[in-house]
Amino acid sequence: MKYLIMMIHLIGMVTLQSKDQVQPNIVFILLDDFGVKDLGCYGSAFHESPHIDQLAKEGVRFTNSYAAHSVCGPSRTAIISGRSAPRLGLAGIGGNIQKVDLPWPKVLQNKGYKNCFAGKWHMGGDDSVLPAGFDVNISGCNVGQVSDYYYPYKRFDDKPYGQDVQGMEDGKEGDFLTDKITDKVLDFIDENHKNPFLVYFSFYQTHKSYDKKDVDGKERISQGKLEDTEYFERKLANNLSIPRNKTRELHHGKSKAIEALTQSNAGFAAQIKVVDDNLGRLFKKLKDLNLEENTIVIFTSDQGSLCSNKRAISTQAPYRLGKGWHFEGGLRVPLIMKWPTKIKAGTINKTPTISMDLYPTILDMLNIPQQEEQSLDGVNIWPALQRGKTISFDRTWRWAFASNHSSGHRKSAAIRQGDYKLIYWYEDKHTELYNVVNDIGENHNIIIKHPELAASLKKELLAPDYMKTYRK
Ligand SMILES: [Ca+2]
Repeated sequence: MKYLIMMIHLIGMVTLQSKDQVQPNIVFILLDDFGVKDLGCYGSAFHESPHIDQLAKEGVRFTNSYAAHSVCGPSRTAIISGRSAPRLGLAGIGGNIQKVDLPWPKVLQNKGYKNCFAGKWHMGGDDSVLPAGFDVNISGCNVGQVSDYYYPYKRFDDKPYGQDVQGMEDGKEGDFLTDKITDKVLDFIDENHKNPFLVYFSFYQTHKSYDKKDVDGKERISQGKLEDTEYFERKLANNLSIPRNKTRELHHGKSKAIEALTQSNAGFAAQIKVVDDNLGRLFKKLKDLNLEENTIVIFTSDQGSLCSNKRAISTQAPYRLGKGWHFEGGLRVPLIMKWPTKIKAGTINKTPTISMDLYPTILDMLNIPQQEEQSLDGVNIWPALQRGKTISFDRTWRWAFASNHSSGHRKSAAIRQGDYKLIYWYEDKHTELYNVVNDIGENHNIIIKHPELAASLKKELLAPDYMKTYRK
């Protein structure tokens, strides 16, 4: 009898282990305001990101990955819903989880995954996080930007920027937000790694902090750890060959911008470093718990970094402009995926892909069938990716940002079909047309040469009913 019980116990363990093997964990990493040229592995010479660069060496790095929107909330809602931001009716900066029928974390939760959300939510209040398919919420709330990354993570009492990052009240002076959130994520993994889990790690960084003055009283517009900022300030002082302070003035209709053309912001570089340091801790945890092989790691961002006007902290050159704009610098984002047994290490994939593709792709990676009622706008790129193939671009992408923005952007919408992208500005009705494959810097507006194509793209851009929201 004792032998029989032992056998049953062993069989149970084998079943659990083999179940673990077929149901991989997911660590989904989302950075805030972080462009495609901000990482070493994508060509930054000033920023330092050794752990993320190593992730790219161990997985696949996409070179034509796009965000669904040029600012935070709509892009985040597109990522979690698989729906394009214009179709969701999101016109401003905030997101809205209430517009999402079935977020992909909920699908995973329904399949038995234990899900942790950590960091910036910005799609509703803290009470909207768990219903979206999470078992644990670490600091997710309606705060889209912290005013201070040092405890108590706010500087002013005025709202909205003075409010608490909820769930992080248990800190002490000197604590740095990203370190503390990571501590809690590591605790979650320690407690839950025996079953399939999702960690949806949505960093508050590298969004600029709100304060004009940093903790030591110096005026900075982007806040990493003080010691890291000083490190990058020394790096600049000791390497006078690092280009700095180059700008150009751009005019697009009524939009005007001073675009930064160099990466030389020590505070922003320090933001990237503290993210990278904490990802190093996270990756070490996966290794220490022997989870590396059966964990899919996905790294991306919600849109480009701020590269124009007073608070510019980076450049996406040779791509034009950054956050807020429908030029390539605002829309292109890094995308790296690692899955040791399934994705060949060190590969590059040129498939044009966009935020909405993550939903069906992740489901297919986990062998979860897509349900018809999800009506996703994304495309499953896993079959091609698994074979190391590039999918050619045969789709229509629309973006719409119906607000003026501190980047200098004024209300506009854009469409991409084939190699061409048309941008339409609502206020003065002017349009620009670019071949974004041959002219990645969008330096040559070819609308005079191709008036028929431009007219047809404009018609197509504005045709869907959901684009009516933006016509005013
Ligand atoms: Ca953002």
